[in-house]
Amino acid sequence: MNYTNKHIVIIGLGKSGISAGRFLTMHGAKVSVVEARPKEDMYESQLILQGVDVDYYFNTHMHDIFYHADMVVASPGVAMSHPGIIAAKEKNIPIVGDMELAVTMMDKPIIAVTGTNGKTTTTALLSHLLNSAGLSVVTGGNIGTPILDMHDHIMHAQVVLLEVSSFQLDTTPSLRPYISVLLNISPDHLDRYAGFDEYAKSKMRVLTQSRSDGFAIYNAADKMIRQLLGDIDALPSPFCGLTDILDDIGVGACIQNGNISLKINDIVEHYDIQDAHLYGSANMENMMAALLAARHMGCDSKCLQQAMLTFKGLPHRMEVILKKHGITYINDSKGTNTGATYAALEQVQGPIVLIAGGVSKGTDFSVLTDIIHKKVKHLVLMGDAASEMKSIFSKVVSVKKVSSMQKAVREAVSQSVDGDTVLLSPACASFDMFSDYADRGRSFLQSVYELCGEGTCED
Ligand code: UMA
Repeated sequence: MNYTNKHIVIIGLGKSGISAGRFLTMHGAKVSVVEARPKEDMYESQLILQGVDVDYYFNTHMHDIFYHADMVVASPGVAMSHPGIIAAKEKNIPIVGDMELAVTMMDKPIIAVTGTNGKTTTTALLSHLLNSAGLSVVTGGNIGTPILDMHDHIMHAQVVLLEVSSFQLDTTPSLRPYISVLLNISPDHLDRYAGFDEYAKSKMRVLTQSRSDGFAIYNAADKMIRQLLGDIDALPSPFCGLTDILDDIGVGACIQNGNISLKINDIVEHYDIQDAHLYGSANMENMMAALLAARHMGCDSKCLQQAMLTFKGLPHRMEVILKKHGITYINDSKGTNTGATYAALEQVQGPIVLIAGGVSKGTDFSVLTDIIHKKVKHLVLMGDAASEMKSIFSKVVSVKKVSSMQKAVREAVSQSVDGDTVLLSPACASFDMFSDYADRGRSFLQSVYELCGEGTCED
């Protein structure tokens, strides 16, 4: 698209809004930014855009400019019920995300990774695998760097790897991945969707929008994916952690004897993952998906076997931060929904003292009742959702409500003995008490070190 002299309204001055503003003004557009927060909160964002010719409308959701725009660019965190979006829809003005601006200009093969949980780990692992196999890859999207910011690097890359959220799938209609990866679908962001079905359909787009000469990698053990899977133009490439599916498929992956087996062009390959740094069964799925994608990109299997063992994992995702006096401390602050917390609880052996709570996002927490009853010996709750969670879980486990992370860790330590695990996996967003999940994870780590003494991850 030619953006010269087009009037484009960006909603939100976070990372996405800043990168879209920079890109669009560079391409000759007249850009306005509508930001809900007051000007004084947005000093840093404005500083980044210093010298860039943008009109700002702070402390508001709505302005007449929405009715006269040529296009609206909505940040991923902006709901479709935003009054500016409703106004633009009335006038048939196109509404897209920053990722749409990027993919319409891309001539490189795209790998798109999504799923409710594990997408950042899988994206980071896949990036590591592709790099180790000698491919030049540019990685961005929901993982943290808006892909428009990588525009110059993309020119020299062989492949573009995108972590894509459901919000980004909703606003990137031109996305045509050569390889798509759908890891799992469980309830999340229900404050943004009419229901779980609508959220799940949004996730399925990654498969249905894939190129017909490409590959659609998906979790064949995921109930929702199986239910919604229809015709896909790309070649299906399923993976399954529960059943050996290799006899029934030409392409795909499964777990055999605790290791990964891949079938590529009817030939079975084995990958030893006993010494991999990633923890638990959910990560087995992430590893299968990443290996399949790397093999579909033509990477050498021997190279991939080595690279699987050198990937160290990501902080705040089932990260073992300390083992002391027989107690293991795990930071899973990125567990911001019930699906992630369920998976975390499933993976831990032995009794668990769970620290949870935060902002609920409209979640039905009762889906965790059975697993909490089975695996958690004591539950420590904090944040906005603590009372709601207490009323659900106090029927099956002892519960203590606390007002800070430090108190949560103190309570968890006092309830733990040799063989137990203290697990932070909140099933909630963090914004009531922390700036984001990483801030919450760091606060957990600091409180654990303060109370238990800093040390190695060994006894
Ligand atoms: N804002 C408004 N009006 C609104 C809503 C928000 O003006 O109605 C403003 C906020 O005040 C703020 C700005 O918009 O100033 C924030 O926009 P944003 O929430 O879209 O955040 P960005 O900084 O642009 O980050 C986004 C993604 N955020 C979300 O999807 C919520 C980041 O994913 C992503 O890394 C980044 O783009 C780059 O692509 C984060 C995330 O939490 C990690 N993702 C969710 C997840 O992983 O579950 C989907």
